Amino acid sequence: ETGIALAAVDLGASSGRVMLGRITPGVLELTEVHRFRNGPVALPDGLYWDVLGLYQDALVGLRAAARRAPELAGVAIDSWAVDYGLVDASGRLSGNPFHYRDARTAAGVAATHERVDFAELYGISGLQFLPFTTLYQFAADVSLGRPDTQALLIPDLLGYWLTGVRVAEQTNASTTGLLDARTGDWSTSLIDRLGLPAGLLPDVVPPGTVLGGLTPAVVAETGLTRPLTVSTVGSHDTASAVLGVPAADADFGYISCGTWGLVGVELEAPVLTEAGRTANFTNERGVDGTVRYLRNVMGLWLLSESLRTWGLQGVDVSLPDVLARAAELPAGGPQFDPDDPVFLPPGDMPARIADACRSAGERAPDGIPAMVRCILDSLATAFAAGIERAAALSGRDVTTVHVVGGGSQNELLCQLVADACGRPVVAGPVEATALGNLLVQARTHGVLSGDRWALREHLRTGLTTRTYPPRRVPSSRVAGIGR
Ligand code: LFR
Repeated sequence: ETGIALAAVDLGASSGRVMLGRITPGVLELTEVHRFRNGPVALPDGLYWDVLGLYQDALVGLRAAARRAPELAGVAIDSWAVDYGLVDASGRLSGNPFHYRDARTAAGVAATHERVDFAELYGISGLQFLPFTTLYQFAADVSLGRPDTQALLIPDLLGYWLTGVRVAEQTNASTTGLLDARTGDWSTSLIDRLGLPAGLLPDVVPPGTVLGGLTPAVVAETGLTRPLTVSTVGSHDTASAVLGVPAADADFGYISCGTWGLVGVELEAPVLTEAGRTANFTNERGVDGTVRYLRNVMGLWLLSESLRTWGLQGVDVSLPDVLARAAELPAGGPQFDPDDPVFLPPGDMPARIADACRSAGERAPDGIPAMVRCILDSLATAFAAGIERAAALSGRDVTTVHVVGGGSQNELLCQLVADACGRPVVAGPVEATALGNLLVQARTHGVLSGDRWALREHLRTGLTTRTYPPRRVPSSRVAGIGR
């Protein structure tokens, strides 16, 4: 029997990990070999990522994977979307990559829409409006005008450092606002109209492209002397997460729930309607040319920033304890709109949430368990609305809702989502993104074959998920109207 050992470097906005996958037909064994923190670094002039630290941690994780599995044959990288580093012809990184939560992009939005308005942008890229989409960042980036500058999205930047090869992996390229949703290639006319340099972006390649081996410098630095193939996967973490949804049929909705909640359906072709644009639905590229028709909901960022705020105030909150207490509170408490842009930047979420509840005419949550419950109730409502809208706008039947990612471990949240959706929620896997990464790699290496359904069938073998039946069917579903 032919098996293989592969490493997935998966960088989330609040943590990164390197996962070792051992794959033979019928078996997928996943081991976490390195986990590390990630988050915005606030400097006087803005919010940044510590991209060099992330690269170091990726190397530490690769070494750990190779120690566990000396036969390690390959690695692929995925991360959050949108953000990039600029490199010149010699490979020098000009400046540290900005964090998408940095405030400078507001100016870029206005400047971009002056040249091409949002409706027209939507008609080309099919992307929802998010103030931090790459094209707005480009419009606010003063380093762009340097000669020979190329922008590499975060996974492509790390891939370049490992191999010396520059590409733009397609699923992540689709989050820049510059990819044509129909062709899956750069919209050169849009790039031109926005006044961006012609050579700014490298060629688009699909998931499953071999970049090559480690450069001699990386081999010398890491001691990884056995040949290791670096290839592309769905390098946008959400693309890999959606591949990692253990569905057997097309009639599913998904919530990839981590820092963000990405809520939608998987389609074969983009939906570029005005109704979809008004509802702020996005058409991002998935693995194998699929479309991730979804919207961004603020996600567990609200909870993690609240915990951070309480910590700064000297209140140490144990998450399991507070979730248990939040679960005991009765339904029908205050709610707010989690997608209000006031929640985008880091800061005092409990104060912002209390304000939002009050201005919505509700009482502010009283105490920490009530605040946590308020966050989860509000997210569940927004998730359910997202699923309902995705189904209505795309015409796709949704009978089951899959929750994958870190949020799938939150029992209270999963139950509230099932209740709000009036549909069963299937929770897990937690590491859907790393699994989606490994499935594509295994296919690239010839150990697995077939389309996404075949890959998911492989994923389901030996996987444990938990199903949450809805405790009640919301009246809006009984009446058959979306919210
Ligand atoms: C989730 C995610 C979302 C993207 C956001 C910012 O990790 O990749 O899909 O909208 O981060 O990049």
